[in-house]
Amino acid sequence: MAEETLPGTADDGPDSIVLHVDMDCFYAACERLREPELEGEPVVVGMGYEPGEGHGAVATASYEAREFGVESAQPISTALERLPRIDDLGPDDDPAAAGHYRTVDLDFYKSVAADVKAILHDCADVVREVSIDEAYLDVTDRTAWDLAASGDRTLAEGFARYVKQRIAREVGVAASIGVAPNMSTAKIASDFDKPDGLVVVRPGEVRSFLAPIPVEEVHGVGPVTARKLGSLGIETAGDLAEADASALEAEFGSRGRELHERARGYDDRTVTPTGRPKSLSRESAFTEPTDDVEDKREVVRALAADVADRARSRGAMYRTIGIKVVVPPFDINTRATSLSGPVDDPELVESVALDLLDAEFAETTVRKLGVRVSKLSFADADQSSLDGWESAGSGGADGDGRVSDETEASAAADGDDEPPAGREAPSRGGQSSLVEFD
Ligand code: TTP
Ligand code: MG
Repeated sequence: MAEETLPGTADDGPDSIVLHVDMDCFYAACERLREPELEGEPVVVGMGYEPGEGHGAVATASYEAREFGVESAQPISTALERLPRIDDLGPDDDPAAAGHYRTVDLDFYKSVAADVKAILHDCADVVREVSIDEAYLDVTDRTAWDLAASGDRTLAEGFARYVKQRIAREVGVAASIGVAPNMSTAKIASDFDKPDGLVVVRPGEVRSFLAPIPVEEVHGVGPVTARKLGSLGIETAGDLAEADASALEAEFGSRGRELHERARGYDDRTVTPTGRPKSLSRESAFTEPTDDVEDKREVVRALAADVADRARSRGAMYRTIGIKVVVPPFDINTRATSLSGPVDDPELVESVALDLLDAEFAETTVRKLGVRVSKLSFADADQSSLDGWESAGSGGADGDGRVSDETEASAAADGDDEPPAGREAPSRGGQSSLVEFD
């Protein structure tokens, strides 16, 4: 099948095995840990439900409470209308139509999350923690897509089941896991059969698995894009995969082409560990290879600004500034300049990157350009300030006390919603591949 020749799978050697782990109704599951009598009951975790409060939102609802129409981010007043608080019932009210409300206790949820994450790190060498209850694991080296001796299940499925069971037994909360050859498919798979789900999408099945998925579940499609796609008659990932890539590009710019690729099951992001990166980089492909020196310089300038900006927002200083130049078809050249000491200097990133480009590649026809800063050092010794709340400004946390450890780089790559302005391809005709280069 054509799918098997897509880059990101066959081209990069053996298919990766990516697990996406997402805990079920996580805050409610935590509340049940310390109050086992809430098991099987409608539980709402949020703020502002106490008499006289009335302001606040639902952080999460147990699946039993979701049956009543209660959901995350809903105003608490709406939740209370749909599911009255059990403590407020009068003698004649039906307790079966009422719920248990609990106040967000983030410290407790973080401690439970830490126990879950410890298991995940034990099960995989590369773990990318995305939020308090969500992580990607690259387990390519720990298991295989081969079938287990006993039947038609893959070894990867058995491995994922083992991860799920360890979390359930050792921590006492339920996870849903998606297993797939790439990150975006694994994420969709983990959500596919919640709660307590285990969905395995084998390398040859990615496209057929994605086909019926509503388009808004494709990475990078937010409500606005979904509406626009809908008006073009594109409702599912399958419709998107079959749409004309250049028409999508005309409508959505460089992102259109990328969404098309994602819908076809192509996602060449690798699972990179959370924490302090060794380097920060960004690259961008041209729609058509170009030798136009100003086009190339413009892209490098935009990439340099983006990378320097990210370094600054993460409190990183760098001692090396480099570029990557991809000459058609796939000839990859990297050049770098080392500085005498660590700096945080966006102008220097731009000028060094441009010098490296001009010195050797002024005439060259290029397909893709990248800029990287490396040999990073962090002024702030407190890791948590880098990976925790600081990302709130880039969409990592919302007002309901939700924690996200997502870094800015991967927040853009994950694109759960419309990318903020300026996150896109840096130049006319440039296609931002949203990947980091090594
Ligand atoms: P999610 O994984 O989105 O939700 P969930 O774990 O509650 O439910 P699901 O089974 O569908 O995965 O978010 C994890 C936690 O983050 C959630 O338990 C509460 C918190 N959160 C908020 O505080 N506000 C929000 O709007 C959302 C979506 C989540
Ligand atoms: Mg969850």
